[in-house]
Amino acid sequence: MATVGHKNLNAKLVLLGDMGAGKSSLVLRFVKGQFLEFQESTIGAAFFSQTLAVNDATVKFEIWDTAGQERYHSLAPMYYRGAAAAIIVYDITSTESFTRAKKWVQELQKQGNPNMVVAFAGNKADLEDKRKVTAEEARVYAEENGLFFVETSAKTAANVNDIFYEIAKKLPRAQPAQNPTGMVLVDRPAEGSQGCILLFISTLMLF
Ligand SMILES: Nc1nc2c(ncn2[C@@H]2O[C@H](COP(=O)(O)OP(=O)(O)OP(=O)(O)O)[C@@H](O)[C@H]2O)c(=O)[nH]1
Ligand SMILES: [Mg+2]
Repeated sequence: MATVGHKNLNAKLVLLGDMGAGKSSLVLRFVKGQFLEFQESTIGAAFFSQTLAVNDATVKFEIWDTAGQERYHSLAPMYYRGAAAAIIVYDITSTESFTRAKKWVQELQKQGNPNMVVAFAGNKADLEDKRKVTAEEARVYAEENGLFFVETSAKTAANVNDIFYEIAKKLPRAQPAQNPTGMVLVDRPAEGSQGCILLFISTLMLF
C-alpha cells in the first residue's frame, strides 16, 4: 500500500536506436533479468511494463521498445510522442550506430517533449576488445546535449537497472493539473474515477 506522501507515477519510456544496438536486450534484462545471445530483431515495436520504487515514489514504466530497422522509422513518433523519458541506445563496437544515435537525439530535440528525460546508452560494454566508440567521445557529446550518459551491457547486466533508476529519479514529480499533456501521470488508486481519467489521457498519448 502507498504510504502517506508516497506517489505512484506512470511514465511512458521509449527506446530508440540502430538495429542490433541492443534495445530489446536491455529491456529483457531490466524486465525479466534475462539475456539471449540470439535476440530476434523487433518488428514494429514491443510493449513492456516494470515498476520501480525510488525515494518517495513508485514509478511504473510503460516501455516501448521500438524497431531499429530503417523501414520502421516513420512509426517512431507514435512511440516518443508524449513520452516522459527516452533511452537512445548505440553499440560501442559500431560507429554507424553512434551516428544513428546522434540522429535520434536531433529528432527528439526537434519533435520530442522538451522536458523529456533522455539517457544516452553505449551498450555492449562487455565487448571492450571490439570497441570503436570511446566513452570519452560519447560523454562529451552527451554533456553538450544535456543527456544522461552511461555505458551498459545487457549481457553482463552492467548499469542496466541503474539507467532506469537514474531516469526514475530525474522524472518530475508533477501533478496531473500542472501537467495537462500527461507526460508523467500521478496515479492515486484510492480516488475512484481518476483511474479512468488516466486511462483516457494515456490513450490520447498514443495518438
Ligand atoms: N555482447 C553483447 N551482445 C549484446 C548486448 N546487447 C545485445 N546484444 C546482442 O546483440 C544482438 C542485437 O540485440 P537486440 O536487443 O535484438 O538489438 P535491438 O536494438 O533490439 O535491434 P532491433 O530490434 O533490430 O532494433 C543480439 O544478438 C543480442 O544478443 C550486450 O550488451 N553485449
Ligand atoms: Mg529489438
